[in-house]
Amino acid sequence: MSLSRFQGSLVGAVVGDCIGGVFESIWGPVALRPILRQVEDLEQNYKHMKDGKKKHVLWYTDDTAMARRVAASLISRTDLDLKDLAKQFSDEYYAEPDRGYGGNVVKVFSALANPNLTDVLQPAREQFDGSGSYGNGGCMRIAPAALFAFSDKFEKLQDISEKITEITHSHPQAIQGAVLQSSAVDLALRLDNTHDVDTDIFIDTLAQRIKPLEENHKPETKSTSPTAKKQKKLDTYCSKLQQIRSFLPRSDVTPSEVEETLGNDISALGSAPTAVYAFLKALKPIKGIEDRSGFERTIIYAIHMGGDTDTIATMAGAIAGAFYGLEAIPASWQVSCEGVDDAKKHAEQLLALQTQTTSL
Ligand code: F2R
Ligand code: MG
Ligand code: MG
Repeated sequence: MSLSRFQGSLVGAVVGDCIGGVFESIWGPVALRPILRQVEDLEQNYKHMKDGKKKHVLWYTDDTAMARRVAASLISRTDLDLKDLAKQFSDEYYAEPDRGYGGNVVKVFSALANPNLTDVLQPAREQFDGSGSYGNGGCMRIAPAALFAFSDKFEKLQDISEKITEITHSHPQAIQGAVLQSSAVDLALRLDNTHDVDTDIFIDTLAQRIKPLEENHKPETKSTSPTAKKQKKLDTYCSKLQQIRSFLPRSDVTPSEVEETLGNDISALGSAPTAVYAFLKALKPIKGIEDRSGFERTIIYAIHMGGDTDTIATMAGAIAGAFYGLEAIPASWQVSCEGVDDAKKHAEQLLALQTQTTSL
């Protein structure tokens, strides 16, 4: 267990959200040039910042706002306490409602604010006439769960990832997406980052973890998001993982092709696999950003896919940061993004919890 890898994951998630947040839209892929201009700006600003005057210039969105609450609740309760976390989510929303939340999840926050509510999972179950939200709001905040459950078996990670998601999202695809994302962070934390990654093993392990969930919990309603309609054959996480495998050896995959197959929208199924792909793709140099490090390539490439850029980049950043470690995240990016210091502190506290559990 390494502090650098724990901090890398939570800080990677924050910088992905903050930089990706600049480009989030419903429109298609983003050209590399404006993304590079944005990060070059951060790097130039940093050169001119005096030590005492270092100040962030990019703000985090709902992705980080909720992930911070997941980390804080796990740390303060030293376990998953659903009632506490539900209250934290609702408190967070009412303290800062303008962080760019999803259109419907705010109804859940309103119901969770009712002090007489007995079952904190009920409001999420009532979303969308009882089918539940398939949005990516569960996956976008799940990275701290992987750090918390690091010393346990995968079943623990699966269990807490599902429950953390169910507070707002009860649709099977939202829950499976969160398990996919937390598993990817978990696997990245465990990889030897001094050797080449066997991407087939990474994909196979993710597929082994997700397949039983997909077989046991088929959604009654499928995602009807714009890209999902185009993805006729790719309507499961397992099929998307196979698509990622077929993309990796190819240097000619375009962002539009990724948008049409893996997706880049606000649904969990249309974004979590894209984040995994961005991490795996960026393990090797990418045309147009060859001079950037592996972590930098991951974030830039994730945003290049367009659409829900803050969320795809926060998920990809959490996986990449877990693999490359904190030192791989440019100081200029860290200083520029709101919430990085808290992310470092939360990672340190989550690591301390591991040390306590393993020494019992
Ligand atoms: N909301 C945004 N971005 C919009 C623009 C923000 C802009 N920057 C600004 O400041 O104004 N981003 C954030 O939302 C995504 C996470 O959303 P979450 O938490 O999953 O929300 P919700 O409301 O549950 O689902 C989102 C939408 O998905 C559609 N949907 C979900 N389930 C559905 C179902 N069963 N049937 C039909 N539609 C369903 C709805 O349109 C929901 O509103 C992240 O991108 C985060 O960054
Ligand atoms: Mg957001
Ligand atoms: Mg988003």
